[in-house]
Amino acid sequence: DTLPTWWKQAVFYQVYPRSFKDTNGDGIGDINGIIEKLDYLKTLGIDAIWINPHYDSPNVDNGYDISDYRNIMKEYGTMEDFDRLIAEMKKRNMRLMIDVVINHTSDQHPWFIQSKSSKDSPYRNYYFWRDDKDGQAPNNYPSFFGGSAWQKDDKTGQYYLHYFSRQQPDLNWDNPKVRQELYDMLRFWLDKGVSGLRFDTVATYSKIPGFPDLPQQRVAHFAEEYTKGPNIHRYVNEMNREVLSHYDVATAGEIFGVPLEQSINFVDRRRNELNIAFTFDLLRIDRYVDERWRRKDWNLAQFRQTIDKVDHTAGEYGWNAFFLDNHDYPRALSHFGDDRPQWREASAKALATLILTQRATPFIYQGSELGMTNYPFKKMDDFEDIEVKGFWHDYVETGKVTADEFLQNVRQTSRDNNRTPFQWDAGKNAGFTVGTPWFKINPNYTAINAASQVNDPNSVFNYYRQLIKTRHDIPTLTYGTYMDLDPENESVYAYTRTLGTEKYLVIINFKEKTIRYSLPKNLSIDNVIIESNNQHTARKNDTMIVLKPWHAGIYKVN
Ligand code: TEU
Ligand code: CA
Repeated sequence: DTLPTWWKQAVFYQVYPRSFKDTNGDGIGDINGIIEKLDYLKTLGIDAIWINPHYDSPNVDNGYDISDYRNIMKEYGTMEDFDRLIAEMKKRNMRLMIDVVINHTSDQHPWFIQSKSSKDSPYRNYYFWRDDKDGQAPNNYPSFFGGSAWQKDDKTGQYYLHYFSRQQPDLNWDNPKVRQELYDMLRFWLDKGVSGLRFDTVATYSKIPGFPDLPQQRVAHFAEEYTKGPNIHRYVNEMNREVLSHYDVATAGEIFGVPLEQSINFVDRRRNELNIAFTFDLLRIDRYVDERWRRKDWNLAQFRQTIDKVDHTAGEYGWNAFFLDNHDYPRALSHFGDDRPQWREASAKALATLILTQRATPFIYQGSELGMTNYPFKKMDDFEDIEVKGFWHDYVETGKVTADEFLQNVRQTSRDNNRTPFQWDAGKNAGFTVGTPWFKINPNYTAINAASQVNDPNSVFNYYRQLIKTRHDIPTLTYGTYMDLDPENESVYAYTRTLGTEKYLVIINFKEKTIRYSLPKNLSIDNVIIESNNQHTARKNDTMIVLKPWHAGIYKVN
């Protein structure tokens, strides 16, 4: 889609507030911490920030269980702090995207407390309550975090539905009152000056009428099944008509579970639903559909072919986000690069080049700009996340897999890898807090931290800064068509971005060896735009480039 909009041109940065910067010594990141670091992000060149849920929450799932949609999480600060965040961002010409978690609430939300109090409560049908089936759950739905998706409540003897943890009951979107309450809530935040909304698990709002059992062979594919509610597009379209279309707001959907070809339906601009699609085929390239904690091997051919497919689905009228990790995935560098000390910086720069040269809005997860890595988890006690604990319960405690096999996998796949505190400097607690950090700090913070990189022209940080500037300067890198030059190549990932008569070539060496790479016929170097190792060895009219291990570069070509 070449229709120009600010959110296609913006470079987004994801802040996980809990782990970004603590300013009051309680060991938990806060809104004032984000404000304190706005200038750091401005220096980097960031246009917009997506923050994970900032609402009041008992934090069973780190804020994805909201107990009050109109208040700030106590640990993060006050509404005044939030208003100041928006004001300070405005001053710097930056925009704020908030997380919208409306598939479910916390079980501590007043609606749910009311709802479970009696079958006659006016809030009863704000959620899904069903009778048991022969003393068992109403159907065979599993939950994302382990066990059944139904929880029995003793007060009335009925079960309620929860796709995620039992402390996250699913809202009943079929009830128009629920939808109106949620729309009002969105207006509340938009009226404050929020300019972006990221819709959590948006594809699961509509449920399948009657809740029939999943056929046995589809139980493992429950994530996809949960996106088959008949009214999903009717609801998102209605939300657009009633709320979103009245604001200058960028809307992104976490489109999880939907087959790639159908994801476009959420962001095809002719349909008036959302703007930006987050899809997960790339990040899950080395995962199984069931046993989601287990990793399998991946190769560059699969990787680039997946990117190609994702690019294609956006088509002429849709738009994607491009990201290599977020708070639900391990560190991009450990996942797709090489986090061993000798290749860490080079591969971090290679991945940066990829993120900032796709035909999609780039989302940089906090710490990527420093080359932060996975945490060296050893034992189950090291983990915090409800998801990994649920998996442990379902797979290890039941004896299906050994603790060793499980740990070997989750230390690479766990969401906790990306949730350790930000590494600001080499001092105590990495400069994240003067108190006791809520979660372990990666011991490599003495080598990997912001303070040592901001003033080093060759740092990962400064390479990101230059790349972001390059993306801003060259609209072809945002809007140009994408073409992979050699989809089967297992070493060198090369592609062009073309708009009108302008053509740019991006080359990334995914191997830790030097490769002499010949440009495809008809292409020759016009000039070097940026190279990750600052060598600028390529000259005008060259048709061959010597690529050092993990070398990456952008070239104008003829
Ligand atoms: O994730 C939704 C989701 O579909 C999960 O399966 C997620 O992809 C999985 O945890 C990956 O391992 C969203 C949020 O991003 C996540 O942090 C929340 O836990 C979840 O919704 C519930 O709100
Ligand atoms: Ca704090």
